Amino acid sequence: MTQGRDPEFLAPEVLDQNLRVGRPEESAGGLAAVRVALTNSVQQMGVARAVSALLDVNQTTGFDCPGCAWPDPDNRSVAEFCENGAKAIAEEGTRARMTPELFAAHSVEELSRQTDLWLGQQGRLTHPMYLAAGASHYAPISWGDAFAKIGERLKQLASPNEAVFYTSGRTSNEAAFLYQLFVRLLGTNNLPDCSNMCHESSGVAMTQAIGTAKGTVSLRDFDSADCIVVIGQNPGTNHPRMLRTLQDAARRGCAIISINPLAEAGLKRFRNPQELSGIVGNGTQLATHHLAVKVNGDVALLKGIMKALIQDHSSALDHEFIAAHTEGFGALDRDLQSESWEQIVAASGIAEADIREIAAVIARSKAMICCWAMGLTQHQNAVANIQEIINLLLLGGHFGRPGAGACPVRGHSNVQGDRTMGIWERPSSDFLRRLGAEFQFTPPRAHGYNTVEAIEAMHAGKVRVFFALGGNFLSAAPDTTFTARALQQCELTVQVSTKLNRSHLITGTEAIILPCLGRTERDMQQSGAQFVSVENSMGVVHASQGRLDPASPFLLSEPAIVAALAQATLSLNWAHFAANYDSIRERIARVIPGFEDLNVRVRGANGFELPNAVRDRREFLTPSRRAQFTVHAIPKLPVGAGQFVLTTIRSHDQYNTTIYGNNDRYRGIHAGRRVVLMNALDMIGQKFAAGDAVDIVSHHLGIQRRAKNFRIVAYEIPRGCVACYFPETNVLVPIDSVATASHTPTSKSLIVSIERVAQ
Ligand SMILES: Nc1nc2c(c(=O)[nH]1)N[C@H]1C(S)=C(S)[C@@H](COP(=O)(O)OP(=O)(O)OC[C@H]3O[C@@H](n4cnc5c(=O)[nH]c(N)nc54)[C@H](O)[C@@H]3O)O[C@H]1N2
Ligand SMILES: Nc1nc2c(c(=O)[nH]1)N[C@H]1C(S)=C(S)[C@@H](COP(=O)(O)OP(=O)(O)OC[C@H]3O[C@@H](n4cnc5c(=O)[nH]c(N)nc54)[C@H](O)[C@@H]3O)O[C@H]1N2
Ligand SMILES: [Mo]
Repeated sequence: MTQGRDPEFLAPEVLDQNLRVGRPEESAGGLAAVRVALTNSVQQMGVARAVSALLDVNQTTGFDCPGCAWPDPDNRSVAEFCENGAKAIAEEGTRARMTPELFAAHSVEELSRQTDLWLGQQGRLTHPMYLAAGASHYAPISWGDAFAKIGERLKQLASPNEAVFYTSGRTSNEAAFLYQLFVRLLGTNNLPDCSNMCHESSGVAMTQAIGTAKGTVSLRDFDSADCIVVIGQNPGTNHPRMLRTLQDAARRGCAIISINPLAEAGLKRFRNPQELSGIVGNGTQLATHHLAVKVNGDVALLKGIMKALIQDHSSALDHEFIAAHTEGFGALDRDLQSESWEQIVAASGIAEADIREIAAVIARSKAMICCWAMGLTQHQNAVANIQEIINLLLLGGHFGRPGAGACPVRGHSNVQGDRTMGIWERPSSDFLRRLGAEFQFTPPRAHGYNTVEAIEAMHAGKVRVFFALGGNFLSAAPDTTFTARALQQCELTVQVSTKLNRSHLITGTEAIILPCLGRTERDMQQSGAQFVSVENSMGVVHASQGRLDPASPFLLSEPAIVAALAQATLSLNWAHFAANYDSIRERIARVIPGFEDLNVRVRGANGFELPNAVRDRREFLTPSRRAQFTVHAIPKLPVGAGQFVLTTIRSHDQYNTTIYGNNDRYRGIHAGRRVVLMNALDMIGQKFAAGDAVDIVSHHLGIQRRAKNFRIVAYEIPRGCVACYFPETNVLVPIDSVATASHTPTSKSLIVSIERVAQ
């Protein structure tokens, strides 16, 4: 069933009139970072709240920064935050409120016409809200009535598989564990999550190749690495605390190799705002080498590096390790021999001499870490990208020894923990067995929908209820128009949220918003103040406790919401879980290996590290108990004449779909987000001048998708490649273009053409 709200109202697509483009910056951090962090925090939160929040973030007794999943050092500084962490905190800690009065003053259609920036600026959600069938406005609803409605709908389903339960990666371990338990008691594994759009490719690739889905390094390994590769990741913006780690490494003389189509400021130099030299000096050079690889040229480049490594530096391979712990070296070697330099250079865009130089640096390394993020995971051949990194690490035996290993740098602050807690549409049978034994039921075995499958099922009318624990499904997902129509097929869509976003505006026949407490806020329950736990990118589990006054007295915590949902739907009395989160942790400790004694260990100052077979024991839990070399062909993208490969990236002023502002300071772009970064020579070829207005059209299997009204920006990016911000360009990402095996949307290699529009 669809109702009046038209997907054409998705988001305004208007040209930026005040766009200013300057030179990209040569360093990250410095005084500007501190200034932006502080002004932003004080403007939104007021002085007292800002100081209180910023002193509490990432302290052993405070809350985990809702920004990224980069781990905290054991020896923390007083202000263990970064500019973008401060923005994330201000976004949540803001004094602005999206009240029932504001909902009454604006119809859903009016709200849809506003920008994402404006939506966020309306502030924190304060009351549960309900959009009735055919209604133009949201109206307040009591918590009791909201749960009764949701419970009723879920009870009416012909099959539990007609419901989908999405999770975004900020959800705590406690909420996530209860949520997946509820969903499985209901009888489905329809638990898609943001990970499906994020690091799923890393998990799939590593599980096949080295028998673990998680990274194999700890933060302390960065102290002894002599070579760090940062590939497809922009830490200056998305993991700024990583720059301090890289700075320490650089000062020790560690080689840092950046592989990225863009020369990101954050990888050039770091001006540590916590040091005098970072404020008045030039800071520290980070990357010792930068390879401006073509978008999706990574398989070719990595194969080139390995070819040179084997040809020129055979003695640098760890032959003993390869013989004892791996399989498939011969096939890899043969494949690399047969690959021509001509093809490697053409597909990667990097000269043979430069590739050989990097191979020489890597050959000298006794302990290498490879870090990566979305630049590798969101391509059709994403799993191959990551397996080539694993191949490279395996050649040097860089697993299970200090200073070496694979480091997928996670996004959301607890996305890794949510997966550990069972938020997964394809749970292992071992996990289901343990869960079933603890709670005395038979969990459903059949795999559920991942994100893309969930959208397709909704679109096909197979899903009646969509429930989201956090996130902004509509804007984060691929193919926005398709996803909008999919959500509109549902009878009921429910969002557990802190802030207004577009997923509240494109809904099922009925919609409910459940406003919840954020990380930074005090969580009082029957047994007193609660804390939650999270797992960072390197498998360290620790506590997080907010202290700010809640944004509204009507907010519930996520565990309390899940408990009430279970009560309303399955008549389960879960009040004790909501009353005291220790009782949830007791159950986690019994179900999930590595979490024994959770309640004791999580209270330790720095939490505890989960076991990791590869890191701790050099054990590869693959079927053959050996790590696997894998062979992948260099991908050939069907790029026609006049077409480009588009990668969709984050600006310095956004957190995924949350827009903090319209600037991207490090890239020199101000007062606009609808921009296409293009090589100056390609501009000449297309007869474009800087500032020209264009539409972007994607081409997949002959179907055209259009994003309107962008401006051309001349930028240092390899020829044939262009870059734009997400989520404005998600309309271009085809729903049926996903990575092999991981099903991640291919939002980092879209084939597009760029058409001039009349101004
Ligand atoms: N402030 C802030 N912090 C965040 C987020 C945020 O939005 N804002 N998001 C969080 C989340 S959920 C995540 S997953 C992470 C994301 O962190 P990143 O992965 O760093 O985010 P992206 O902007 O998607 O950047 C990808 C980088 O890959 C490069 N790239 C693009 N295509 C290719 C390619 O084909 N090959 C190579 N080698 N590089 C390529 C881009 O130039 C860019 O530097 O950050 C997390 N932290
Ligand atoms: N084209 C393109 N698309 C992409 C990507 C890309 O690089 N390019 N990246 C993908 C990636 S890596 C990811 S992770 C996804 C992100 O997908 P999501 O995780 O779904 O999106 P976010 O924008 O992080 O979600 C923001 C919303 O979360 C809610 N929120 C914030 N804090 C809390 C909280 O504490 N509790 C609750 N319940 N809600 C809260 C707020 O209401 C806010 O509006 O997007 C993906 N989409
Ligand atoms: Mo992510």
